Amino acid sequence: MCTWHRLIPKEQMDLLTYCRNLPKVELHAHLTGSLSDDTVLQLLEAKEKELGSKNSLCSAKITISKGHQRSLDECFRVFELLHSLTDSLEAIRKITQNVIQEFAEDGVRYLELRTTPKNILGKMTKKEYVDTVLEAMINEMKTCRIMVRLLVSVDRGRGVEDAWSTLSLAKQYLDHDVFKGLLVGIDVSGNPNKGNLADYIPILKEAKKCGFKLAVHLAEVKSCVEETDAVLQNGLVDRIGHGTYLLDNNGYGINNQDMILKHHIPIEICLSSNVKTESVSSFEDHHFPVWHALKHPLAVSTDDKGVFSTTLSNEYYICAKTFNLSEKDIHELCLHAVEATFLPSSDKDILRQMVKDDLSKLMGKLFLGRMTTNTLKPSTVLEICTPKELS
Ligand code: 6MZ
Repeated sequence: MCTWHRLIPKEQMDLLTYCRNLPKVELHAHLTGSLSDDTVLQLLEAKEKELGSKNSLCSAKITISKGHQRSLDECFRVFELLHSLTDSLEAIRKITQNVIQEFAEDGVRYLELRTTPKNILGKMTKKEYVDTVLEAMINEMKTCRIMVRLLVSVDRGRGVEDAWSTLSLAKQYLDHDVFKGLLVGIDVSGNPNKGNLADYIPILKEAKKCGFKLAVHLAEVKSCVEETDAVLQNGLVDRIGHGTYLLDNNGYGINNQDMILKHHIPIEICLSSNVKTESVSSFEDHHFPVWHALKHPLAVSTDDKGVFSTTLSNEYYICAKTFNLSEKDIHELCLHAVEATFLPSSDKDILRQMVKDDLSKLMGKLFLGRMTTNTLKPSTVLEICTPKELS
């Protein structure tokens, strides 16, 4: 293959390396959707041992390892499969550890992990599930350079009764001896084509009354107009997940857009997820640049890094490349994510300072120019790339 030489001055980094070095904050990551291929293969092997058969799971193996493009409905079938592999407390501990380690290795300094507590007869209660996740979080924070907090998820596909029981469980952690301060909010997620978000408003009101912050998946698909209006008009949302169809030219009232802007409600931006589930036709057609031009707070996030084969560094890279962001824009995105965390202000101050310190060490190191072999100078490092990358 024909190769070209691109020259990057010493001390400078190409965009992807730069994004890997950013001190990143991840605010929208579903635990089960974040499992790497390696973790899924480990779980499959454990399951095969437990069941004493290989045949039942080999088709599942293929599905997982090829997965790069998935419709939203396919995604929810993948979640069901993954849930069948994570039906023991041992598996929950393992996946929590692995996911935290992988985010830390990707340069994530603060992770707000979210997961749906599950009650599996004879195997675990919701409380045991949450305790196990929190224990694993504490252990990983001792060894990895990362701060982790938890959001418990309400799955709109599981019904209102299940949501009330999740909320009453969450309340037990507000004043917990060991885990106090680790559970910082509630997420509302699940298949947007199932159930009606408006039915969950009383639960969200109660959660707010208890002091929980709320991150709600809103307008992920086009058909959610009325429920989105109802939830927003009740002033219940502290952060919006996706918000793909929120703009007034998508059938939503202009009032909502104005209200989101006025109250600075941050939007969690999940580029790969939206394009791979085909809720947005291409990166270029994503809603990111509209809100970004309005200087609205946005948090670049992965959603399900395993299911969508991505990393947070990769999401920053796609965002910066597609929308031609400057180094300053990229740094501002990192800092906006800090402000959008559900941390109390004293912890947020510490995180902000840490992110600022790391960003200042990176300032000026993003290589934006293009050079040819004619500009070869002794003080450069050589990087090989294909002609396509240079075009
Ligand atoms: C809505 C999603 C989602 O909770 O078992 N989830 N909900 N939209 C999405 N966009 C693709 N991706 C993931 O993680 C898996 C669960 O997270 C939610 C779904 O409820 C899914 O079952 P946990 O750790």
